[in-house]
Formats: sequence, structure tokens, C-alpha cells
Amino acid sequence: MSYSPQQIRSVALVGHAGAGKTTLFEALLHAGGAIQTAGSIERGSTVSDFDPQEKARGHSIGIALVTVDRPDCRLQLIDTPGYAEFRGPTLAALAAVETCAVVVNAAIGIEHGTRRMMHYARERGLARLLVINRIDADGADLPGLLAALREEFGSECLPVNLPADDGRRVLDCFFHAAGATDFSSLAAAHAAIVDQVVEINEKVMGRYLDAGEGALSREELHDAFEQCLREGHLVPVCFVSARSGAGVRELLELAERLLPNPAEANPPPFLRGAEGQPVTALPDPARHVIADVFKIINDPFVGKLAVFRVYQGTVRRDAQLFIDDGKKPFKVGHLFRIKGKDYVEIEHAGPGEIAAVAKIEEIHFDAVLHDSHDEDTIRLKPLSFPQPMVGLAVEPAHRGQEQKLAQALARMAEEDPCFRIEHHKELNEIVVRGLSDLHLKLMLERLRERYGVEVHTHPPRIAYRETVSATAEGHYRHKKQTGGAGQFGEVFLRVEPLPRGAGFEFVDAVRGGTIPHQFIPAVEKGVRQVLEHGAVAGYPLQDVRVTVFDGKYHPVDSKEIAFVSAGRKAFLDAVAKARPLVLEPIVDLEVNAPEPHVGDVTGGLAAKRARILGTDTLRGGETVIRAQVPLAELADYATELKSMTGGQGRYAMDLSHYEPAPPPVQKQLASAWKPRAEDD
Ligand SMILES: Nc1nc2c(ncn2[C@@H]2O[C@H](COP(=O)(O)OP(=O)(O)O)[C@@H](O)[C@H]2O)c(=O)[nH]1
Ligand SMILES: [Mg+2]
Repeated sequence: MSYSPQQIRSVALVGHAGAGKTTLFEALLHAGGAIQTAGSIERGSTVSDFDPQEKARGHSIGIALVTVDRPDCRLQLIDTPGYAEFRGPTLAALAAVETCAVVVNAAIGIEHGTRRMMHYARERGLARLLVINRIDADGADLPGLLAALREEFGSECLPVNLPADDGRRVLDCFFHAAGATDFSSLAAAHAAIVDQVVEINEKVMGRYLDAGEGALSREELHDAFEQCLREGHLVPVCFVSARSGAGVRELLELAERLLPNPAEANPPPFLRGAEGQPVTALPDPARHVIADVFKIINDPFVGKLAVFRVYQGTVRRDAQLFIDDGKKPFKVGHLFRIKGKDYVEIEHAGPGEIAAVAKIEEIHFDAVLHDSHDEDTIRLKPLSFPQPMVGLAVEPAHRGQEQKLAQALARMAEEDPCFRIEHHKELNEIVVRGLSDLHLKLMLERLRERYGVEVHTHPPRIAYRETVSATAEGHYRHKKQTGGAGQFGEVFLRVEPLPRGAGFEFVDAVRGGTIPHQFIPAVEKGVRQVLEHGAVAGYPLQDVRVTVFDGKYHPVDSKEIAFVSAGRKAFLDAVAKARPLVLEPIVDLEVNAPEPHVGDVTGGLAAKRARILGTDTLRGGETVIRAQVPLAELADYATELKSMTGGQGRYAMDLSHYEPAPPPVQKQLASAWKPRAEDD
């Protein structure tokens, strides 16, 4: 079956955990004929939650995709996890759809996840649909919930259908004006939504006011409806019970008749070139290909899969496509459509369609695939994601698994934009960062179950540095006589402090060949060993100039190794006299918090040796507090900020510079250090 772009609808089911998204996804597949029987969360038999971790926990962790093919329309549905920790893949998937269906649990009402997803969908310019689920539940106050939604998200939230027969079915109120419903009147609901829709277009509005609804053609009404969705002038509300099936078929019909096709949505924000000129992708199958990779899946059987949404042109099997900069083409060997955990091979994917290519290592999340040399630097405007702030240092529990660990973590980071890996070479430490403790816990569980790598964890170490604060000279004479040939080398050098951030300079000022030219690199090598491993507390040394100015050699016994050793020890000797210091990292911190919490936040920061740089008030009553803070003081800041602001604060940080650590910290770090045993 082949569908034109006008026949495609792409919808993401989003909202708070437990709202019933996965159950609704299942019910929609069943009603649309994509599966024979609907599975359930309780039995662990849904199409969406197929992963062993999801089955064990009874909730979604990753996103799931399925296509429902109807006679006149192809519906691409994406189920997403509700928990905030898994928001990375959810927000990434929003790039692939025209409509965000925010599912609300009628038994509970508006939740944090409802608010966040309404916000993100609006920010992305997506059409929004509110789906009130669990209308079968006893004691659900549906009129009250509808009023609360309109209060919170605006009077543009208007029902397109209403429950009837005690929630056993729903009646359309956009196309119909009469019928008996459980609450409100169908006629009033009909009038309200038609009034709202015609209001968007002056011409349509004029004719509606003059001659009434009958004067408007179906097309006119439809076009006005699409414009309303694009401009956020209408948020349709519909009612369902994913469990009983009430309203599910109606939701499918609604998708087919009223939700936007790719040509009716706001255009995706593609940018071209360094200046970021907007590019309009047109859903025309005959044009050049522009597609956006919104998900990477590392499948144990198929390998790396890049899932993309086509915005323009047609991707065909065996075609050549470029990634991002148009330099390296790859061949589309196999093209797949995704069906839950299964992949179905297809020949082509046109505008609006979601498809995947396998085993192309170079493709990354957010890559733009295209087939035109001129569109060399086309990209999607970067999407905003929450910052992963909670960190854990990890090391393999079994020796020899270092490489396996690094590879597995890299794979996992590809799949989740909010899971990051930092390699701290100098600390010989790998730090994983995620959105919460639970997020990291699940990722490490996956690491064990999927990749067979077990890890030990501990809080990440702080990347301190060392430096000197005075000029001093050092000397060492390396002499060894062991039986046959001896070792001899002698070095005099000077260390001087350099400005912060200057790094390292090595100067050869030896005159008269007291150290022959060929041994100077050996001296530098010895000095660099100390730079790497530290001289007072085991951290890398920086911002020093080392000048070698004199030495001695022996025509027979002088060897490279002798000068490496002499260089190292002369340098250690000089550093010890040059008033060494431990430096600590200072970060630029930005905290966003609602106005009433600003005092607590700044007070809390003041107790952390912070320098407050300023505060800015944003629209919407939020304040940004900018400060410079020693990183060591922020070890548990996520938890602290959460409790201080009732979960409404967030922060981001970036390394600013290094400064001397307070004397007690200097002392403690130096006394905790055990220098490595020397080899000579
Ligand atoms: N009574 C009732 N229960 C539902 C309905 N939809 C989902 N549930 C139950 O609510 C729980 C959470 O559902 P799930 O689909 O996993 O929610 P999700 O986190 O939004 O994906 C499960 O136990 C479902 O069986 C519904 O329409 N009515
Ligand atoms: Mg779910």
C-alpha cells in the first residue's frame, strides 16, 4: 500500500506516567486492525512495552512506533514513556510528528507530566490534542476536569466529542449538533468549537455571521480547523477509555478527518549554512530528499538502526544519501518500517513517513539525511533538552572489560540525548550523567542486562589541578652502576608560574652542550610525567614554564632513561620549592527558579562560596540566577535545589576557570595522596 503525503498522520502519545498511553496505543492498533487482540500492561503483552525492562517494571522506558494502515489514511503512532527521566527520547521523537496527543488520566486530573508536555508541544509549534482517558473509571469528575484543563491551558481547549451512556461511548460534537450526552449539551459544545474555528479567518467568520454555518463548505471549515491547530488557537479535547474501548474508534476517525497532514503543519525548522538561513522542506515526493534522524536503536539482531522522518522527497532502497555535510555518501541497503519490536522491509518512504536504515555507523542522532550536494550544511534547529546533571563515576567490576564498557556506554548515549558520558583522562575515570538517580540506575541495569557489563560506582571525583606560585630551581643527578654499563644524567632546571590557563612551556636554555641535544627530549619527557601525575596531590600540573639551563653527561653511561629520570626528579625538586598549589574548578552556574524561591536559592549559594553575578527575570515569573561556584560545592545540588523549590528549579553549569582551593582543602588533598612507587 502506498499513501500520498496528504494521507499521512503522525501522532505522539505523551503525558504523565500511568495516564494510559501504552494501553491506548494498544487499543488504537486493535481498532485500526494492526493487531488481532489488544495486549495489556498487566500481562506484559503490549506491542509498545516489549523490552524486558519495561515488562518487569510495568511501564514504558523507551518510545515505540507502529503504523496503522487504514483504507484512506496511514497513521504513524508513537508511544512515549511518561516519567521525566526518559524525556530525552520522548522529546527527540516530537521532531517526527505533526500532532502531540497529551493523554490525561481522568481519575487523577492534571499532573506534572501533563503540564510539561503541553509546554514542550507548544514550544515546538505542534498541533495539540488533549485526550481524557479512563472515562470508565468510577468517580471520575469529567466536567470538572474539562473545566480545569480550560482554566490551566486556556479557553481554546474545546471538546470535539462528549461522553454518553455513562461513559460507554462518545458522541461527536464537531460535525454534529444533536444527541444526548452525560454532561453539557452537544448543541452548546458544537456551537463553541465552530465559533472558535471560524474566528481564525476573517472571511470565513464574516460569512458564518451573515449566513450561518450552512454557508460554509466542508473544505473551508477543515482549512480553518488546520489553521487553528497550527497557530495554537484550538486544542481539541476528546474522551476515551483505553480499557473499554469507548471513544477509541472515534479517536482514529478524528485523526483521519481532522489532524494535520505534513502539508498542514507548521514547517519543520531546518536551517542552512553557517548563518542558519531557514529552509522550507516541502512534502513533495519528487523533490530532493530531506530527512531527520530522531532516534538511534542498537538492536541485538539488526545492529545499529537510524530511525528518520522524511520531510521532503522520497528515500528509496539502494539510493545514495549524504549525512549532514554532504561529503560522504552511503547506500541505503535496507529500508525498514518499524512495527513495535519488528522491522518490515520496504522499498521507499515518502514525505511524512517514518523509516529506518540499518548498519550505517556514521549516522548519529539529529543527523540530516539528504541527496543533494548544494544542501551541504542543512540541519534541524537544535531542540532543547533537559540537562543531565546527576553524575556517577563507573568502572568495570571485572578486569579487562574497560573497552567493552566504553563501547556499551557509547551505544547507550547514542540512544538517549539526556544520557552523557565523560571521559576524565587525568582522573582515569568515566562519569555517566543522566536526569536523575533512577535514570542512571536503569541505564546501568541495561548495561548489565543488554551488554553484560557489570560496574562499580562512586561519586565522581573533582578534577583538581596543580600549579606553582613562585619561581624556583631544581637539580637531580641520576647515577647508577649495576655490573656492566652504568646510567648517568644530571639536570638543572627552573620553574616559573604562568598566567592561569596558559598551560605548559618547555624551554631549552642549555649552553655549551652540557646536556647533548639528543637528550633534551628525554628531560622533557621526565617533566611531562610529573605534569600528568601531579607533584603534590596527584592532579595534573598546569600553568608553568620549565627552563632547563644546565647539566652533565657521560660519554658512555648517558642514556635516554637516565635523563628522563633526572628530568622528572629535578622538576619535582623545583616544584617543592616553588610554593605549589592545588587549583579547583569554578563553574558558571545558571539556576532557573520561580520568583518566590529566589531568596532561598541565592542564600543557599552564598553558603557554597558562590559569587552571585546577577539575576534576570524572565517572562512568566521565572528568575535566572547567575553565579560562579566551586564545583566541589555542587556535589548534591540537584537534590538540594529540588527540595528548595518543590521540584520547580533547574540548573545548568559550564566550566569557567580554575582557582586556588581553600587552604584546608589543599592540605587534605595533599595528605590523602600516595605517590606512585617509582621505578628506580
Ligand atoms: N480503568 C482503566 N484503566 C486504564 C485505562 N487505561 C489504562 N489503564 C490502566 O492504567 C495503568 C497504566 O496504563 P499505561 O498504559 O501503562 O499508562 P502509561 O504510563 O501512560 O503508558 C495500567 O494498569 C492500565 O491497565 C482505562 O481507560 N481505564
Ligand atoms: Mg507507557
